[in-house]
Amino acid sequence: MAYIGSMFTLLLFACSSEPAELDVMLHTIDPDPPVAGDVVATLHLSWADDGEPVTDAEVHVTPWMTAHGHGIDTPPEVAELGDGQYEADFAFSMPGTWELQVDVDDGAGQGSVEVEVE
Ligand SMILES: [Cu+2]
Repeated sequence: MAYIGSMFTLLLFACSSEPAELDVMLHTIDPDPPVAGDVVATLHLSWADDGEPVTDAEVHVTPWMTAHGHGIDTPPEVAELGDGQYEADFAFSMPGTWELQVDVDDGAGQGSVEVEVE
């Protein structure tokens, strides 16, 4: 019984571990300034603790409009360009302030950058 109990504790610990902080920089966005509709953004991702670029990572980008509590219907397609750069292809659904939330390797690292959309 004690054995099962400690396994359960380990599982809980693994699931609640804090993601490492990412520094997310919007490198380019096309069109610039961005508009409601199709955009291509390149993001530079680095680990906040040592400044090393994020490489060989599975990166998910979630555009999120905090003021309205919504995202977009079709998740961005993300491609790694190297040296910590990733290209995200998606469409903003309306003008305003958006957050590009970035998740690396399923919760290993998280960060975001804010984007003003015309
Ligand atoms: Cu909105």
